[in-house]
This record gives sequence, C-alpha cells and structure tokens, in this order.
Amino acid sequence: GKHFKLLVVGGGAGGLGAASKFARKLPRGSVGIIEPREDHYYQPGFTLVGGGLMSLEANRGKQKDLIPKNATWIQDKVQKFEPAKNSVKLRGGDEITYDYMVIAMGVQLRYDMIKGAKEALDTPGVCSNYSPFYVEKHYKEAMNFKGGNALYTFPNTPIKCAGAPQKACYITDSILRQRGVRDQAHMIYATSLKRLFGIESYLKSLEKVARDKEIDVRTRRNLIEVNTNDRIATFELLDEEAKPTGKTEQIEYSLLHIGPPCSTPEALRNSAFVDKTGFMDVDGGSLQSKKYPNVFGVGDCMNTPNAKTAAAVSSHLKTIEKNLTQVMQGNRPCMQYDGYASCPLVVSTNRVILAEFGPRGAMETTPFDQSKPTYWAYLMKRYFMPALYWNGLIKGYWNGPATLRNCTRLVKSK
Ligand code: FAD
Ligand code: UQ1
Repeated sequence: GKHFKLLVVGGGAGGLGAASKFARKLPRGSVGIIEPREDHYYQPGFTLVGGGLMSLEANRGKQKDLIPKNATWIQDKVQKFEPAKNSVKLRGGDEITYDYMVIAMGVQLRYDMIKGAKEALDTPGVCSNYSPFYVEKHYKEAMNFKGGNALYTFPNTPIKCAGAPQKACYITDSILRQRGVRDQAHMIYATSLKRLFGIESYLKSLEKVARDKEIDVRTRRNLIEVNTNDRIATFELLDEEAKPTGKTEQIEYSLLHIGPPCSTPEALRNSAFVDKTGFMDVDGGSLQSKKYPNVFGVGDCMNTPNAKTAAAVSSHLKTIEKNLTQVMQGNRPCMQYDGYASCPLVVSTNRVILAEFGPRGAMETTPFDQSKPTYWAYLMKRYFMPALYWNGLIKGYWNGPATLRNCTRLVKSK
C-alpha cells in the first residue's frame, strides 16, 4: 500500500480546503486525498437551483480539476479505519497508511430513515433541494403547482445547513405569488424542532417572514413515512425532549419537500473516532481527535455544536492549519475554533437574511443589520459566496470573516 505524511479523507469543502493548504506547505507527494466521486457540487447553491435562480451545472465542478496538483487523488472510498495502525482500508482493497490524517467526510443524506421516502422521490410532487438528483425537480414542482398542500419538512437528526428547508419553502411562496396561484396553496412548514431557528436575533425576523407569507408552521413534527398512492405524509409528534409521543399526524400533499435526516458515512460511524451519536469526537476548540492526536476533523462530520455549514468550514480550516502544523512540529495545538457559522437565509427570490452566529449569538461581519431581509445580502449569496467558495475556500485561501469582523467592530465602536 501507499503511505502519505498527510492523508485527507473526503474531497468536499473541508477536504479540498485542507488538502490545498497542506499541499502548499509540504513537499510534493506528501498529501493524499481519498474521494470517490467525479463531481464536486457547491451545495449552498442548491437552494438557488431549487428556486430556479441558478442552474445545477453552474454549481458543479470536476474533482480532477479541483484537487490540488501537488496532492495525490485516490479515487476510492474508505471502507474501514484502523487508527491503531495509522491505516485505512479502501473499498477497492488497497490499504493506505499515514503519519497524520484529516477526516472531512461530511454527512450522508439518509432518506432511507423515512419509510417510503427514497421511492417517493421518484414520484410526482416529491422533491428535495439536498440532493443533486432531486433539486431541479423542486423548481419544476413549484412551477407546475396547481393547488393543495405544499409541505416542507425538517428531520429529527442533525442536518447540514439547517436553514435550507425553510429557504426552499420561502422561495416557493414567492414563486407561487409570482405565478398568481398562492391562493390555491396551503403552505406548511413541519419541523422536528421547537422553533423555526435556534438563534434569538434571527428567530424574530424569521417568524415575521413566515407570518407575512401565511405559512402554517407546525413544530415538534417528524416525518416518518411517505405514502405515494394517497399522497399522504405521516409525522410522529415529539415531546419537549424531541422524543416520540406515540401520536401521529397525517397530512395530504400536492408538493412535498423532504429535509433529509443526516448521519455520518458508515465507515466513520463504525470507527473508533466517533462518540455515541456517531459523529467524530473532537476537542471543540482544537478540532483534534480526542483519542488519536495525529488526527483532526473538519466540517459536518464532527460533533462540534456549530451549525453545519461551509461558512463554519472556513473557520475550521483556519484552526486546523495552525494546530496540525504545530502537531507536525512536535508541539501542542494552540488555536481554538471560535464556533462561527453562517446561513444566508433566502426568504424570497431576491431577499436574504445573512445570519452569522456562534455559541454566544450573532457574529456579524458587516456594519449593517443583517437580521433584516435585504437585496444586497441576496447579491452576496448569489454572486459573491460562490466565487469565495470556488476561488477561496476549497483552494485553502479563505479562512473565514473573523479578521473582517474585527475591522468592522473597530469602525462601529467609534
Ligand atoms: P462535504 O462538502 O459534503 O464533503 C464530504 C465529502 O466526503 C464528499 O465529497 C463525499 O463524497 C466524501 N466521502 C463520504 N464518504 C466517504 C468515504 N467513505 N471515503 C472517502 N470520501 C468520502 N453552507 C453554507 O455555508 N451556506 C449555505 O447557504 C449552505 N446551504 C446549503 C444548502 C443545501 C441544500 C446543502 C445540502 C448544504 C448547504 N450548506 C451551506 C452546507 C455545506 O454544503 C456543507 O456544510 C459543507 O459542504 C460541509 O463540508 P464537508 O467537507 O464537511 O462535507
Ligand atoms: C462563508 O464564508 C461561506 O463559505 C465560503 C459561505 O458558504 C457559501 C457562506 O454562505 C457565508 C455567508 C460565508 C461568510 C462570509 C462572509 C464574507 C460574510
């Protein structure tokens, strides 16, 4: 088998960013990156694709063009981690060893955890912005919608970009109004959570958006089954601790948008790296594996409490660049992840609430009030963020807006 000084697992936002950073620092041939897929998607663009505001192709890149030239692409999948031997087994049978490893495997979409959902996605009316296979269908369904219930769901697991299911709902509301059929629709947002959003300063704005749009928000409801013959979605009602109460509710749908349950990929879930929730157990500050100090995590697969977003990945990358370099030099990690995440909440076809937050609430970059829906924030989401991702984040140049934010704070405090 092959050996690398640094092995990166996953070629998504976090994996490409980490590989780019270290391929620049280390001698040629030191960095290996394992990623099975040919295509790489800018997933934050899916919300716009599902709203007909951007094409899917515009959000697609080829891994062969994106993996840094100085790194070795292993186009295969990790089947099994063997951290005691500093080794991984690939599906193709190869074994790869490493001195240091970054795990950036993201989360897996688990439509299979909802009875009938996988099959339902291939039937009329059912779609999901989370999957490149069913995101364009969301726009088609919104454009063909004639009347009845338009139902948007949010799962009872951690999910990446927790704002995305409601963004889909709000954009569709706008589309239905533009088409003049909004009166024929009953729009329902059914979420497993207690409220629309976890951060107080944005919760109020979002509640106003939902109220103004006359969206029927139903909390503590978890989608458990889709019956495509009768077009009925079944929810279990949850209690305060998010546990099933035994009661269910059935809702008929014309359009059903599924926010998928998410888990880490199987190989990671079955490894010694995870806690009992199945997410990678890292120190929340240093992002170092709690059990294996030569291994770090980046992105959605970790058990850190931040919102799972590409914006958070930018800050993870800044943290591990410093800390992994320290560890390679025989020192201890010295940098702490600040918990930053961001979720540009698209609330119509041309307005965005640019939510940016951390463990202690809002962490806004600009001097403007970002809790208000604005057109400039929409332009940032539509044009600036994709460029920042393709040219900055995955190339290992974008370390998040902390520096900009500090400048803004200086200006604002005067
Ligand atoms: P990913 O980018 O998902 O990459 C994981 C990679 O690991 C994949 O390429 C996968 O093939 C690979 N992998 C999996 N298993 C294995 C294995 N066994 N072996 C090897 N490789 C493996 N973020 C924002 O910041 N703003 C937004 O507005 C936003 N909107 C979103 C909207 C939607 C609909 C979705 C789906 C996501 C959105 N996100 C947004 C979230 C963002 O896309 C993710 O947080 C980000 O991609 C996480 O990066 P990652 O590297 O952890 O995972
Ligand atoms: C961000 O850094 C990022 O990653 C590239 C995103 O993902 C697409 C975002 O959506 C946002 C909002 C940020 C934060 C950056 C700024 C300049 C506010």
